[in-house]
Formats: sequence, C-alpha cells, structure tokens
Amino acid sequence: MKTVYNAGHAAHDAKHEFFRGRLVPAFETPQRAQYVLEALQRSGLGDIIAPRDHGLAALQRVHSAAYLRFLQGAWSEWLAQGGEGEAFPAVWPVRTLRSDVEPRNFTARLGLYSMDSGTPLTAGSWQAAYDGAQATLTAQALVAAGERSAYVLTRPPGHHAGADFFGGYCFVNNAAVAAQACIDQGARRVAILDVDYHHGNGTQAIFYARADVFFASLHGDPLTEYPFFLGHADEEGEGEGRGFNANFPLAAGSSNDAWFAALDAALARLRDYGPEMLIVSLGVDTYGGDPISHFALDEPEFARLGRELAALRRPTLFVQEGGYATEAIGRNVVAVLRGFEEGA
Ligand code: SP5
Ligand code: ZN
Repeated sequence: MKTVYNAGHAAHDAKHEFFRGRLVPAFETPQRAQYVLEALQRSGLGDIIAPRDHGLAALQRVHSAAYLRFLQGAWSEWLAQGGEGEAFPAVWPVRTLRSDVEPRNFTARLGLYSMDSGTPLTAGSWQAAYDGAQATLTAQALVAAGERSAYVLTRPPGHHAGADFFGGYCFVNNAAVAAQACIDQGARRVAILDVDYHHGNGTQAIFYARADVFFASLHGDPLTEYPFFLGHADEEGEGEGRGFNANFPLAAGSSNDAWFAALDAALARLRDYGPEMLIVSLGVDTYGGDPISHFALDEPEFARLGRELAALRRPTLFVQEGGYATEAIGRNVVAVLRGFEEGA
C-alpha cells in the first residue's frame, strides 16, 4: 500500500489548547506524524510518495468560499489586530444570535467560523491543512486509478471541520474532500467509515442530506465525549439522505467486544450500500493508552480492524485523523494497514 505523506504538516504547530481553565500542551502535535512516518519506513509496507497539487477547487466543493477565504487570511488578520500567540476563538453565535451576517471584527469572525476553543489557529495552519487536502486528493487519484488501497499520512486531521467551521483540531475535511472528488469523477456511491474515537460531526453534516455519500461512525457517546452536540444513534440523515447516515455511539470505557460488534453492524450497512469506494477516517485514539479517549483497542485489535475492512472488498482510502498516544500511534496505524493487506 502506498502512503501519500504531507511533508508540510509541521507548518501547523500549535503549542497549547484550553482545557479546564488553563492552557495545556497541545495534544495534536507534529511529532504524531513524525512517529507514524518512522513506523511506516520501518514497516516496509510500500512507497511513501509526495502529494501533487490539485488546486483549491476540490476544497471549494465541500467548504464555503467565505470559510476558505477566512482561513487563508486569518493569521495576517490576527496579527493586524494585535493578536499575540495562537488565535483562540472566544465568542460564538449560539442560539438566538445571528450567523447569517458576517461581522467585520476579526474576533467575531474567528468565532463565526469555529466550534470550540480547543483548536488554535497558527501561522501555518492554512498551509498545512491545504497541503493535507492535496495529499488526500493525490491518494484518492491512486485508488480511483485502480490501486487496491492507499493511506494519507497528514495532520491536522479533518473530520470535525464542517462546510464553514473549524474545530476539534481540524480545518479542512480531508475525507469529505476525497468523497466529493470521487462523486465529481463519476462515482454514484461512496462510503465514509469513521473509526476515530470522536464522532465525525463535520463529515456527517456535509453529507447529511445526500444519498450518494454514506456516512457511518463508531465513537464515544456524545453524551459524555467530544464533540458532544452530534453523533447520536437517531441521526439517520434527512431528505434524500434519510437512511444514509449511521451512528454507533458507545459508552466511554466500552469493551473491545462491544466495539467490534458495532463495527460489524456498521460494515453490514456499508455492504448493503455497495459503495464504489470506501474512505476510512482512521483515528487511532481508540487505543487503550490514548490520553484523551476511553476505548481499549491495542495492536491486535487494530490488525483485526484492518482485516475486517479488507473483507468488504472495496477500493479503500485511509485518511489519518486522531490518535494522541504519540509513541504508539505509528505502531497502531501500521497494524491497521498491515491487517488490511493480509486480508486483501
Ligand atoms: C481529530 C480528533 O481526534 N479531535 C479530537 C478533539 C478533541 N478535543 C477535545 C479535547 C479535550 C482534551 N481533554 C484533555 C483530557 C486530559 N486529561
Ligand atoms: Zn478523535
């Protein structure tokens, strides 16, 4: 399996995030990708190649023009209004406030285009996220051209980013960009399976009213786990998309047996759907040792995940999402990809 590596990822290097009233060291760090890269190099899994630039148009297919303009200019605006350090949102248009009028004030726009205060925007955030989407499009093209599978090694991750907001460490929704690229190349059915610990609220929202992209997600129950405000089992899609969204929330602390039972249920839905391509939002924050998550997967379970995904027999694109146990993330990702190759 080839890896497309976004070597520009380290341009996004947030040092801190807000947590319980303090700035704590960021969990989503450049070291994460570095460790995965080293594990891949040791694994002999396949070539590690550079992205080709496919341009901005594919991002505009899933994100609003206003949001992308905001991201591109955000850092210079932040500096211009006296921002020091990393840009943290501080005010949001919640219920009863208007989000249909874009304020001129930068702090207001930072809130309008975000969902949490845990995702600092830095000097290189846009460039790293843009490069990550290009890496994803490069890998999507490989699979569309007949490769059995490909893996995108990138950060920041993408699945919390919606059409017009960032959050959950995510800025550009790579999995959504790839799915839309498949559709724009003529696919009629694409599936996204999100196995990150956190519900992929951005991806779900982007495709919620559509039948051409099936979104299925296994995740910590939003009653207690981030992103809290989406990811319940009764979210089944709307309009033409009704029946094409499937959530499998699991209580924090769930066993591996419970997790694989949910995986089997999700895979059954995807098998019935019959997608032309499978896109896997591959977060490995389901690892038992993850510092911000509460499932119990370990190397053998990650290998089993890979084998079960291969059994779907679909061209498969893996896109890196979360995973914060830095020293274990490489081993866990390699276990999934190796398991897939064994099963393929
Ligand atoms: C892509 C992805 O996995 N995003 C996850 C975003 C989670 N943001 C909330 C993190 C809360 C940090 N909790 C710290 C617990 C320290 N014991
Ligand atoms: Zn996550």
